[in-house]
Amino acid sequence: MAGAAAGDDAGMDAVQKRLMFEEECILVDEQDNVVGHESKYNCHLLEKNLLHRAFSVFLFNSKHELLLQQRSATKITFPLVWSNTCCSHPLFRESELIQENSLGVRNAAQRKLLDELGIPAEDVPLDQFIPIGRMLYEAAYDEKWGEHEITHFLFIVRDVELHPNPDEVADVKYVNREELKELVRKSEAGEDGVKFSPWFRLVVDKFLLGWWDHVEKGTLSEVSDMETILNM
Ligand code: DMA
Ligand code: MN
Repeated sequence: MAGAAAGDDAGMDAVQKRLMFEEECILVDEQDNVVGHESKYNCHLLEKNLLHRAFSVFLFNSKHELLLQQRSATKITFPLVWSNTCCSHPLFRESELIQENSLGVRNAAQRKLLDELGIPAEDVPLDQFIPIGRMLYEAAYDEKWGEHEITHFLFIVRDVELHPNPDEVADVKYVNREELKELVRKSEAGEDGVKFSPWFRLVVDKFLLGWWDHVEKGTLSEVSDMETILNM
């Protein structure tokens, strides 16, 4: 019903609506300098076009399979699409604004891996996240909502305990490269209702397979580039 209630928030899920107003995202310029803060709600209104900071976690198990999540049906932006392990925003609070060694986004990632997937913090220690790069992109979801972000890619290779939170996550699965390619093929053919998030699709098409080699070789830190902002 959310789409049908054009212009108002009548159909919005209560949990997601609360987060839209409670969470204060970090506004940045195109060089990722902090320039202010704004509610998650306003940051995702297309008409405001507010560039904000985000993160995207790619978690691999010890077999080097990538954990995917399907977003819950109640997400306001991009419900039910398949995406990388966990995405969200560092919030405008001291612990998540720390720039050194990407500590702020690492703190945010640990917080949301627990919230969305029930992964205990001790399974994803802060020093195990490898910041790989940053990407500026925008993507509309519908006429009202969309993304306009600089997202920080964080990779981590760990076997973890999972307890997905149904408010956030509809399904999870680990995939190897062949299985991911098969899902991409299905999404292009419109088979089995498989759809991907636009940001994950960009990463799959442009960068992921190359990075996956380094996951397998244990050489991810060699490809880390936190200087450049990939502009998609
Ligand atoms: C926002 O993710 C971040 C990216 C990289 C798209 P999200 O919509 O899942 O955020 P949240 O989980 O906070 O709703
Ligand atoms: Mn966002």
